[in-house]
Amino acid sequence: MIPNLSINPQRLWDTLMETAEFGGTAKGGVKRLTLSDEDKQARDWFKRACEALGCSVTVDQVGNIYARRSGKRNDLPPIAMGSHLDTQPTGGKFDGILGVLAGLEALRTLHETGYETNAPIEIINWTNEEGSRFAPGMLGSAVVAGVYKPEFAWSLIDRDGSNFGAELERIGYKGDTQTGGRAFSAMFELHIEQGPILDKEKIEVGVVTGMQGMRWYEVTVTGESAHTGATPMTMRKNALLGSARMVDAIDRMAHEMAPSAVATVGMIENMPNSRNVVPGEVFFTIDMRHPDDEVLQQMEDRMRAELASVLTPLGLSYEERCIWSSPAVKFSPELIECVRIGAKKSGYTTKDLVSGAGHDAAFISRIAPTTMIFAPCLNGISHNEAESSTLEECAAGTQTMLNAVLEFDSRLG
Ligand code: HGY
Ligand code: MN
Ligand code: MN
Repeated sequence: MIPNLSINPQRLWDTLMETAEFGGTAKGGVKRLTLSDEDKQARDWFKRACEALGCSVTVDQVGNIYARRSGKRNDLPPIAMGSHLDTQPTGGKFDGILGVLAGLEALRTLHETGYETNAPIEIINWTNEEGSRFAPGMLGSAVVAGVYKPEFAWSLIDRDGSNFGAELERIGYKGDTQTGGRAFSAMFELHIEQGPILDKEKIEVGVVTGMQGMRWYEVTVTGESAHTGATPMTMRKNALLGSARMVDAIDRMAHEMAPSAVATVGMIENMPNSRNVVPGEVFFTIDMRHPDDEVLQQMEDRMRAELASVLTPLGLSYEERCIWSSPAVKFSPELIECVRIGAKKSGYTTKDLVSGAGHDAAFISRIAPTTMIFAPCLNGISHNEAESSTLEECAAGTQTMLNAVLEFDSRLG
């Protein structure tokens, strides 16, 4: 018989507000870049909270944190609830951390009711989901899924020249636990939708059936630095002009392939960035996504054709490389069914959604049955300090996830 265990919404909310202080910004957001001092604060807090519940806490070679609560059958791989504690530079209070703290609230509920699950339960903080400081993103989960070796992660350098491995060591989270060979009976990830659908339609819980494909690129455009006063317009090799035209070309391409195509130049560095020098070199990033991998390939082909047709006539050379690719994902039908049962058990309204944003669940779905649950966020705003969800919305997602975990666990008994 699966019990009706109720989470404590106020306690969940209080943990969200408490941890939002780690990197809290004046505008009410959170800046907690991966492996920063603020990330360490959140990690330390999370570790202490899990240890206080009697969990065994381990840290692997790339800083992923695993907090495990034993079950009756510790021979079974754990049922995991995971997400991420790191944020964007202008992040919010809920992106990633809701999923981790929802897992903690679920464990607290199990602990205080003394309910013993069949399988062990494990809450996970995945390192560097955002990829904002060290690219690519979703790194910790990708290493565990075997996409990258730990050595690749340790070798990464951010745009200020800091090294991932050294930063991991500096904050004390370069663990000994091997990243390879981890097994899970299932992984559930609760996350805010980061889009407007649930909020607009006043739906309480999103049943996430999959995730769109996404690719990240880095482009370096090389022209020639020159004097802005003495260099005739016809003799310039202006790297910023070419890059600006590419920003427009990439935006136009996405509009033409809409409604599902999205493409963004989110990061640009102009060198030497001096007001009286014709820019000689520009670095920029491209983020392209689509639910259909074939269309995503067409977008890539078109982007590469545009680079040649826009930059070459301006006398510019360039280097472009795809640094990250996560194909479209379909989540586990069995776990999706558990989420439906879990939401229904608490009487929440639901809607099926495909995730536009990337999440660690994408890579973990390669090694274990995985699915996601969405909570609404106000006007879909995210990756923005104004990101906002309510106590009730966070509680509905958390209660659904606990119900779904217990439903799945009951099938392992
Ligand atoms: O980029 C993403 O989709 C995720 O929010 N890091
Ligand atoms: Mn996230
Ligand atoms: Mn994010």
